[in-house]
Amino acid sequence: MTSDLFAEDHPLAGSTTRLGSQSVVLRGFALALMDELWPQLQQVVAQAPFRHMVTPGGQTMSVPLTNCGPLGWTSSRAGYRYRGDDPDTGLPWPAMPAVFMRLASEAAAEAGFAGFAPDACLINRYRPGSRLTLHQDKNERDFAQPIVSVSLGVSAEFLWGGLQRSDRTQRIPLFHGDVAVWGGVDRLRHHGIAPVRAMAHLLTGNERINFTFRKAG
Ligand code: MD6
Ligand code: FE
Repeated sequence: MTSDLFAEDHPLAGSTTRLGSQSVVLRGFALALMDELWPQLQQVVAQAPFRHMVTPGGQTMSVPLTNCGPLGWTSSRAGYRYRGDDPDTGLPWPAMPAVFMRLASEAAAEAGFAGFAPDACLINRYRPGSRLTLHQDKNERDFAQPIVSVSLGVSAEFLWGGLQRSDRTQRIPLFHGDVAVWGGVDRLRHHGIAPVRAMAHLLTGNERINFTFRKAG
């Protein structure tokens, strides 16, 4: 399997879909790095397995997650927070692979956010039926820093809303290799993922993997 195969498969690779004045989807932006990204992801997950966290309300999250980098996003009955260790093992999160850092900073720069240096990478795994309800990413300290979100595997519909939860929501398809970046005036817009359909992907089987890079601390 090579990246070129996927590049040919991507309906929009190389184009940009504008979401808002400071938010875009860079179509296929991660494809050129896929041969490095995928094995590095496997190494991270081997060190810090995906797990279902529990929300402050006591609900088990349907999408299992893990992290790499100095800080990791966690949820517990006590609330959402970033911490430097895996709550299940007490060990530091795996280091952020260099290729992850490079992808995040190159995508951010392409979207108009030069100098982005993430300290957290939250990794989610979606299986058929998994979804993420509309929310804002607001556990980070500095909202001047963008969010960079990479999609791998089966495609999904990104729900892209406004600053108010009740604002109208657009549905934007996200394909393998797409990188969404939102910051500036769009940083606190609501977003989510519609239930993922049962489909097969050559690299991931029936899974969608998403990583979001943040400057959290
Ligand atoms: C996505 N993920 O899966 C978007 N936000 O395409 C998120 O918006 C997200 O996965 C906060 C925490 C985990 C996430
Ligand atoms: Fe989010």
